Amino acid sequence: MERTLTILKPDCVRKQLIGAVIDKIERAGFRVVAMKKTRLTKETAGEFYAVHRERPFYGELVEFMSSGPCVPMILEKANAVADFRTVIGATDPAQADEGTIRKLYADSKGENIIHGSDSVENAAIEASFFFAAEEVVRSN
Ligand code: 3AN
Repeated sequence: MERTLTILKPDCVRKQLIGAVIDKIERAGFRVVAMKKTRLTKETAGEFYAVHRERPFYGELVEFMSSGPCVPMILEKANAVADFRTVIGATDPAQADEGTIRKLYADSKGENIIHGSDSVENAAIEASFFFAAEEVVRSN
């Protein structure tokens, strides 16, 4: 079993798509092993996306990710990291495959509904950013 970290971003929460997106995730075979609703500050959003600090969109990304509540989750499945990237689709929803979460629900590269870790190593780092060990509970 592998784990990945996802965030239902502030646009997902604002559009009342939490349930619709979790439905897609569960139907794709992922188990939710941790979940909470929280709100990042500019400081914590900046820390989470520190790898993108030099990118031109960093300021916009930090503003957006701290603009409202979000829903981070840890998901479990065989090959979770790569499979989840397939389920969410390309960063730019215009380039995302049909049926992917971003194709269905996202508006732009900046406001693209959902985050998915890009490696097993980063998934573990990102999971511990949001969750304490006792908040991670296997469903069965
Ligand atoms: P992904 O989330 O698909 O792994 P990354 O890691 O390249 O994409 O980018 C991290 C986040 O930065 C994206 N989810 C998106 O919200 C934002 N982002 C990426 N490229 C742009 C861009 N050109 N303009 C605005 N925001 C962007």
